[in-house]
Amino acid sequence: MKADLFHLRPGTLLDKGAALVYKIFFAQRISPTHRTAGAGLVGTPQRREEPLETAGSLAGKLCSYRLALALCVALPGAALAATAPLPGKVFKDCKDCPEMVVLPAGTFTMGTPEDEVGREADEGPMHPVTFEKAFAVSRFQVLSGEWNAYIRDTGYKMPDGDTRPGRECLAGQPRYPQGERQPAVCMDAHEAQAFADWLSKKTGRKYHLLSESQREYAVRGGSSGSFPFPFDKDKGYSIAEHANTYGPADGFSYTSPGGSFPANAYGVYDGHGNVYEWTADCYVDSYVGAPADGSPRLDSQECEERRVIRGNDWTEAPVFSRSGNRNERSAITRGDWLGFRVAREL
Ligand SMILES: [Ca+2]
Ligand SMILES: [Ca+2]
Repeated sequence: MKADLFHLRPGTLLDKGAALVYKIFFAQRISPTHRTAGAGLVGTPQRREEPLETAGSLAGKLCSYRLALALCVALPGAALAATAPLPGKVFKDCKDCPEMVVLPAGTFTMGTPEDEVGREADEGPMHPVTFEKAFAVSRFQVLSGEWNAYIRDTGYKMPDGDTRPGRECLAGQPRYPQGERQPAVCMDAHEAQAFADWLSKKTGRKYHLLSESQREYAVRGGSSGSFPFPFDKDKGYSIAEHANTYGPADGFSYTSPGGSFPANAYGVYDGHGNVYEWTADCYVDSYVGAPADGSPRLDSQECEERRVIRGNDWTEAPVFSRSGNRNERSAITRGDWLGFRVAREL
């Protein structure tokens, strides 16, 4: 193996063994200024500092500075697979794949209290949901550039949708300017699922749409209450410092590039605005009977007519950005306000 393999360029991908060796032998040579999330992948404004993935694993311990490079690379896949994923670890499985962040296993309380401002009846009853295993979610909403790679690869032709003047989706494109780092929009729920299926096939990993509980867990980031961040100082019910909602006060009149606002404690971006997100769940107007294990709710006869969407978009007020807000749309809805995120099993 040549040393110049380790001169990483943006978008460079290493297999697991090579990546491990890279970390152990060369990570200490990375200057602190490069230890920002996503460094070496793609440029994104305002990303917070987060630790580089570490090698505190069985395989890592076996690979010492004294051990032959070849031996480290030759570690059996089983040893690497036994590596416990560390919460906060950021990775992607291919050049054009979404950047994923590992969320911890754990239990959280899903739903909202009756006295939360803006709360609606479908947000209760509050109930515990337990994720027995860590899992990963795309830390940004699936980006236009990632979606375009899928379209290029499959040749899929996006139909038009939404007939409101000025708000049409034309062959999958919104009417406003859309760069590669703005969220992909205009796909219906089935097309969002097809993207996840494509990722699974392409990478050999299990990708899927987030369940509603995974989505709430991801955006709460360990917080309770309406938001995982404070309101803007002296501005009432305003979250312009943390999310893209209606109006230009947050700096954006349409969608914003992924990661334009700070991440939450789990390393998840844009959980409270920009575009709504499809989930895997059928909508039921209460949590009575909802799964408690993080799986999607599928026990509805109207899943096609009523699919859960989560988040908020650039056209609506901040009260709809609350962590526990739920909405629903027909699965064949398309809009310049509606995108999705993906989850990956670990
Ligand atoms: Ca805005
Ligand atoms: Ca709602």
